[in-house]
Amino acid sequence: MKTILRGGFVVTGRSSKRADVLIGDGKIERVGHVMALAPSDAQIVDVTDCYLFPGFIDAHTHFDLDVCNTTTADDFESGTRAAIRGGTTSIVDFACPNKGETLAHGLKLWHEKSDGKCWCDYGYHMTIDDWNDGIERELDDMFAAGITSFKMYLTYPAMMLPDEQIYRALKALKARGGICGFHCENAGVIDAKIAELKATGHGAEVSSHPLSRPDCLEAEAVDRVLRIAQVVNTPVIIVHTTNRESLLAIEAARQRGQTVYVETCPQYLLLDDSLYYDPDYSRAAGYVCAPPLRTREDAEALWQALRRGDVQTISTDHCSFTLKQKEMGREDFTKIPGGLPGVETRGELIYTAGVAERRIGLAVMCRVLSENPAKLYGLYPRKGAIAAGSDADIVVYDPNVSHVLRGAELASKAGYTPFEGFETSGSIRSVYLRGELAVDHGEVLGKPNGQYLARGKCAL
Ligand code: DUC
Ligand code: ZN
Repeated sequence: MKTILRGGFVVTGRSSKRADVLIGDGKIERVGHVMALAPSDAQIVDVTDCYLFPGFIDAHTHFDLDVCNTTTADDFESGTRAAIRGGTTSIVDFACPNKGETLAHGLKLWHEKSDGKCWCDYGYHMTIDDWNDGIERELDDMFAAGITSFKMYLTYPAMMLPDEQIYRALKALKARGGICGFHCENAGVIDAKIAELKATGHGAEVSSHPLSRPDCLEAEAVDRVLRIAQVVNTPVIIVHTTNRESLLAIEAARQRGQTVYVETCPQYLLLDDSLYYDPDYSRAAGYVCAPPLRTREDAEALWQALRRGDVQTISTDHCSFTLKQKEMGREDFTKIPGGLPGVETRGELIYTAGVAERRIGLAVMCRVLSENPAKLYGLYPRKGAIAAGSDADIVVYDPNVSHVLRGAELASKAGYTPFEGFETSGSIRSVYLRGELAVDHGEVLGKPNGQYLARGKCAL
């Protein structure tokens, strides 16, 4: 049976206009005045005065990941359930083989973790945490499997690569038309700062976490990667960008003529590092992530960059741990498992703090949550657009029904949200995944029906 969403405002990366949407066979058949053409058996859904966004894409999640001798609270089942409740109809998670393992092993493991369990569509980036001839040869198999984007780390001893290997890997990816995201922090100085903080009696303070990972050293790593990319002459992505200094390094690279794609996350736009000074350990530890939260001024610089179009995507870096898991670091801040839940709340947070508070418009929201990630990660126009021929992944956003975010009411197994008590402007009324009603007023319907996304190459 066909469905018509009637009376809403269809949002695109350029504008929003009142239009009906005709859905059939999982695809969008037509956008515009479709009532005259409506088949008599079409189901008509009244979405008057709601915004219709292309299903959100979260291109930065970590589900079922082992970190710090524990495993994330959310696996692919609960993580994608949370995702779809929050309007995210596609996620791209990071497959992560250990050093010494093959990429094929990492890919097989991620399929085992996710196949048959996902409530939304899903794909993987491949983490490159080792570099040798064998891994280089495997890259062709990755592209054949629909993995066209990769990630490298400049920090975390278990995953980081030296500059020489980053250079070689970037050249090999460029030759194949691949793109790479970088986690930018300076590993050496972080280690030295940690040793200093512990030696001076600050090892059990959560506030030592941001002090050990300064913004300027994130910017240093951003600049280093961009200089390597300059020599290779290839575009790169800076993931989870947190601060003004990093934006300046990115701007300088763009002035040199480089193409740099920038991702940030809601926590860096809405929260700040004063939260680490909460005398309640549990509350403070709940905000520990890397890179850490920064200052209000940094958040403002990110909003301005979003407005200028200098930030292309907002993903979440969803990497959830319960507050019980965060207890692991009560005596030693370096043992707090790093990461925040966020996959479920991104759309409402960005609508509220961005659109409703007039920091950005609907079109920018559509670009950074849907259209740009689809283009950047080779999913467009199947995903990221409400247009004839695209998958009927649609978020129906009601700007007039607000609510208060409560961790206990969310689907994520984290059991808390860093945005506890946040009052939203509007809310997600329903979500369609390939034409099927997947979420209705917060209730997730049906069964896990997510499909693996073999992705094409970057087209942004
Ligand atoms: N940062 C986190 O906080 N968690 C997981 C990975 C990362 O880069
Ligand atoms: Zn991450």
